[in-house]
Amino acid sequence: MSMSDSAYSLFVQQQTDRGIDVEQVKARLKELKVETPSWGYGDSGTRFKVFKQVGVPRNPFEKLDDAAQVHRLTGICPSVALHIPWDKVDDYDQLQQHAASLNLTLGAINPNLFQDDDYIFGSLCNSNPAIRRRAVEHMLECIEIARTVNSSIISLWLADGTNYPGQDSIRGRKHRLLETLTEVYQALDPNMRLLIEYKFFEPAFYHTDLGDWGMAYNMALKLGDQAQVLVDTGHHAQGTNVEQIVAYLLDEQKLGGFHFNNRKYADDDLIVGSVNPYELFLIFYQILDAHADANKGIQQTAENIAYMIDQSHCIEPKIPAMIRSVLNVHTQYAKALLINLDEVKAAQEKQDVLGAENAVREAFEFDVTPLLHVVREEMGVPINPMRAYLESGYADSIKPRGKGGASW
Ligand code: AOS
Ligand code: ZN
Ligand code: ZN
Ligand code: ZN
Repeated sequence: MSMSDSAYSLFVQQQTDRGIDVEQVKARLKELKVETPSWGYGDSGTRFKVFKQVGVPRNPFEKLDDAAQVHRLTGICPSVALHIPWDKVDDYDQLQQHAASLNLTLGAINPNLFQDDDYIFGSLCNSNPAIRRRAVEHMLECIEIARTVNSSIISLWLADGTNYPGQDSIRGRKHRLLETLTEVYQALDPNMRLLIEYKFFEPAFYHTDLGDWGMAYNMALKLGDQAQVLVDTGHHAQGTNVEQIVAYLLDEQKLGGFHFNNRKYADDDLIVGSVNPYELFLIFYQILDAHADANKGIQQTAENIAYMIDQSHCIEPKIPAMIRSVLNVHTQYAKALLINLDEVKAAQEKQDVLGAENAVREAFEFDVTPLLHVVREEMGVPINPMRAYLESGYADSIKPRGKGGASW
């Protein structure tokens, strides 16, 4: 019996004694799927500088090659989000075939409504009908691409807003947005979802047309069941209780997905769990609580959440940064699965504040390394995916790509 075997046996004993079904926890850990973003493999930076790294993918095909490494080593990243036009290709069938040959599928299609000169005063909210038309056409093109590559998610982040008071009518823009999004919504196939992201500022600095979850929620509610809210963990003002937003949207059956990343100040797009892993754990707590809800609709909403990573690796090597993020998500999910929800509920019923808080926090404090090792072993992936990547030689093998790969 090796050291890790005995650590695992101890872990199983400890958790079983707490009333946790470890086999069920393992099954949940194997089922988790986290989508990685094509743009996370490309060069990136801040508004001050985009740093060029050696070996960065030169096209969408090579981005998929890199994403395949992350999936091969972690086992939980089978799909890749695309961004149009950053990932524009002549033949999307060919791109999908390439993905399939790598054991991947193509995931959320992200339209780009912020990088054209035409969009200086906004896209879907622009007061100029010709620009709105152009923005709608782009969204329709993205739906068509989703159809071609068998993706069921259109993920909309809208950069629209104004920089100065009085610049445009806030209410007028709200009306235009509902009108343009209605046309987009009606073009969705029945199996498709429109996920609406929000952010309180940047690039607009006075008002943003979809500035918070309430605005995204209201829009999704007006559009219909196929529209839901996407929570990017970096898109809130300091101190915002993101877990509460998650719980609220789950309860309304309007939580569609996540863009995971971490932040210290604003939309920093740092590695998930690198700054505040406890927040991620508490988000999963709310999700697991909804999973266990008696209401089938809430349960299903929780089950259908699209977990995606949205990061911008400015100074760190991209592939290991992505692996680190995925591992951090898996770790916090594992910890949240150790929360004894019955114990929390019993404490809540007695209004035992410390007891309830303890039942949640206690789960966070366990070392889940032995558990994740066994899960990975059973999934047929390396026990330590990061080490396996560093030892694989892949980083060297992509050096001939040189500098000057894809960037936004
Ligand atoms: C922008 O701040 C949003 O987080 C977007 O989701 C994302 O960074 C980008 O638009 C890629 O689609
Ligand atoms: Zn400054
Ligand atoms: Zn995002
Ligand atoms: Zn963002």
